[in-house]
This record gives sequence, C-alpha cells and structure tokens, in this order.
Amino acid sequence: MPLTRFDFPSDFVFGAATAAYQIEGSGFGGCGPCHWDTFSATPGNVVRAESGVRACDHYHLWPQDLDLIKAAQMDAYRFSTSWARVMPDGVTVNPDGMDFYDRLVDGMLARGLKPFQTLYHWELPSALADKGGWTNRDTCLRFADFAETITRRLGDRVASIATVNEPWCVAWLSHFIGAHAPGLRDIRAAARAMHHILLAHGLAVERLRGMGQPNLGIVLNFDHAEPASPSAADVQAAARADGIFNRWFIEAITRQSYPEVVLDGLAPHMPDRWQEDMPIIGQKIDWLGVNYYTRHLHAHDPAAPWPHLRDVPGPLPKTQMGWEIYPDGLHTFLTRMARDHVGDLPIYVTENGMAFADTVQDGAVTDGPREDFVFAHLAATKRAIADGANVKGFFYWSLLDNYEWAEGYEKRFGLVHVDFDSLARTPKSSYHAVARALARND
Ligand code: IFM
Repeated sequence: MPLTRFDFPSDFVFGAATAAYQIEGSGFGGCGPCHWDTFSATPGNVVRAESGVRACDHYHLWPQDLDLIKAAQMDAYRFSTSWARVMPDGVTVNPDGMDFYDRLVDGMLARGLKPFQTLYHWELPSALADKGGWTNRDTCLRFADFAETITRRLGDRVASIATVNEPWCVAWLSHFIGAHAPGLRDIRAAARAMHHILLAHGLAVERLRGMGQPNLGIVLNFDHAEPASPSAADVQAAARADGIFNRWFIEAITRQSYPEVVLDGLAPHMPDRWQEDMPIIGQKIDWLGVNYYTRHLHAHDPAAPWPHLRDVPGPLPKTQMGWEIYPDGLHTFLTRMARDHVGDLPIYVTENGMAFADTVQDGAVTDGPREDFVFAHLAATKRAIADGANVKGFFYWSLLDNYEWAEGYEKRFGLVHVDFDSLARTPKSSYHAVARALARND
C-alpha cells in the first residue's frame, strides 16, 4: 500500500514548490533584467541559450496553476517573489510587481492553500550584479530593504518566509564552479559570496523580526557526501565536500562559526572582519527548510588545487539529471539536522523531486519512476519523524516542468507536464498518484 497523508501527523503540510524566474516569465509586468538574463545570453552557459523570459507564463496563467495545486489535494504552495520583479533596479518599487504577488497570495488563500514564500530564489537584479552582486557587501543591505518592502505588502497573509533558497548554489555553484549566474570561477569571489549570502539572510531576519513578522526560516540544500573508497585520502575528501556543501551554512546559523575544514581553503579570501558578522548570521530562526535530491562520491585529487576534489560516478539508478537516487540520504539529513543543529525546531522538506524525460502520449504522461521516487522519499521522511526529527511538511519540486537553469527547458521535474510551445499543462501519472495519497476522507 502506498503511503497516504494519514501515515503522517495530522498537522503535516503537503505541497509543491516553484520559483519565480523558473515559471513566471520575466518578460512580463515590468520585471527588471537579472543576472540570469545575461548569463543565459552568453554562449555556452545554458542549453540552447534558453532564458526565463517566457517560461511557463505563470504570470498570466497563475489561476489555473493554483487550481492544479488545489486539485492535487495539497495544503500549501511554496513560491518565490522575484526581487527583479518587485524592484527592477534592485531598489525602486515596481507597483505592477507588488500587485501581481498580492493577487497570487490572495489566490492561494481563496483556495485554502498556505502561502510559503521565499524571498531570494536567484533573480539578482542586473543593476546590483553590475556592482559586484554577492561579492559586494552592499547587496546584503539592499536585500534587507527588499525583504522589508515585499513583507510590508504580503506579510499579513503568508504562512512563512524563507530568506534565501539554497545558498550553496547562490555562492559556490555560481562563483566557484561557475555553472550558474554569474558564472564566476574564482575562489575570492566564492569566499565572499559564501559569507555575504548568509549576511543577507541575517540582515533580512533582523529586519523582518523587528517588524514583528513570524515564521522566518532559510532553505538549505544538502547532498550526501560519501568517500569514493575507504582510503584515508578519500575519506578526508568527502569530509571537505561535506563541509562546503552541508556544514558551512547550517553551522554559521546555529553555531555562529564556519567549519575549519573549509576555512583551511577560504580563510585567505574572506571579507575583512567577517567574524563580526557572525552574531547577525546566527540569529534565531523559526524553522529550517531542507532541500534534498541526491548523493555524491568524492575522491581526493592531488593534482587539483584546494579543495582537491574529484567526483566519481556512483552505481545507483539515476534521474534525467544524472543524479543518483538515494532516499536514505533524506532520512540522514533530517535526523542529522534535528540531532546536531535545530533540535525540536520545525523542519520542512522544502524540495525533493526528480527529472525524468516525460512525453505526452495520447494526452497522458506516465511517469512511474517519479511516483516511485516520491513515495520512497516520503517513506524516508516518515522514518525520520519516527526517529525524532520534527518534520512538519514536504514540498515536491516541482509543480510544473520549468526552466531548469543551466539545463534550460530540457530537464523535466514537474508533476504537471508543460508544453513550452502551447503552454498546455498536462498532469502526469505522478500528479494523480499524489492526489490520491493526499485525498481526505471527508
Ligand atoms: O530547479 C532547482 C531549484 O531551482 C532549486 N533546487 C533544485 C531544483 C532542481 O535542480
């Protein structure tokens, strides 16, 4: 028997997640340019140089998208409010952008859906990118202003606010690996972004807390780090990878410190007097969001500079992204966060899902592997609750097929298929399986 909502506590929240740039269409409603518009327009960065200019046109089609969430029997919707839409130059308010989110939140409430808002899911306004983006401390102060502005409009109706989605992606993936905007591969830029994105989080929490806003949190992504072999060198390599991906952000927030294993490489490149910011970064949060997708095997690479890492392909079945399917890793992180970091604080699985090469046949999409994936990860979540983690909700990534960043529109994560020519939405078999599992008896 597949799991149903009755296998979870009665107040457990089930939902789906999206993000503004990935679905809305940045070409509408006075949205300003952001660094993803220029990153994608630069040859070689994004599959087919695709951008989010039209995406799923959720800007116009949002009522039917909210209807889909409701019809899936979900309780909540995790969405993000684009900084570039609300403040096209990063500073000046766009009334149409504010009105759009106002309608969207009211639309959720009208359908009985709890709005779970994320403030920063990566559309940094170009005007701020021009000034150095996350390498520039001033961006953190501008972010707190944005947080205050949008919260003055929506804060009376949202159920929770996350400051930042996946700071590892904002900082490391984008400034060290160079795979996301702004596409830098520079350890000094990376060290600064690793710190500044956390400072932005802390300044936003401080500002919103001062306004009396409840339910403030952050969404971190975690990737299970395993040594590629039992050798001491590979075990240490996995510890370095774990430090960069899984320890840096949560330890800053819950312990006001950074792991030594990462400072070994980053300390010379950190901003001056970074230590003075740690009390701001380490303020109390009300909940933690855990995004989890996969694990990686790490080997020591003596030929590469610090962190001397080389990924080794693993043996497990993989998603369309090439990511290994490893549900136990979700159980590990949920229990690890509760045990080592947040205690009884509510934890939400804010993203979990898989890309699959779905096709529409005779008007339907059959995505059995996604159904298996979702229920295996729900089972891991249930085990984590039984083992003491205070997990309060689970959001599938994503409601819709959408703009998968550097992968363009090629990788499909949705419960609902999107035809990117006609924009037709077709619920997949996984959508129907989730709706059956979440149906109430009344
Ligand atoms: O699409 C992304 C999302 O924007 C952030 N978390 C991971 C998803 C899948 O790669």
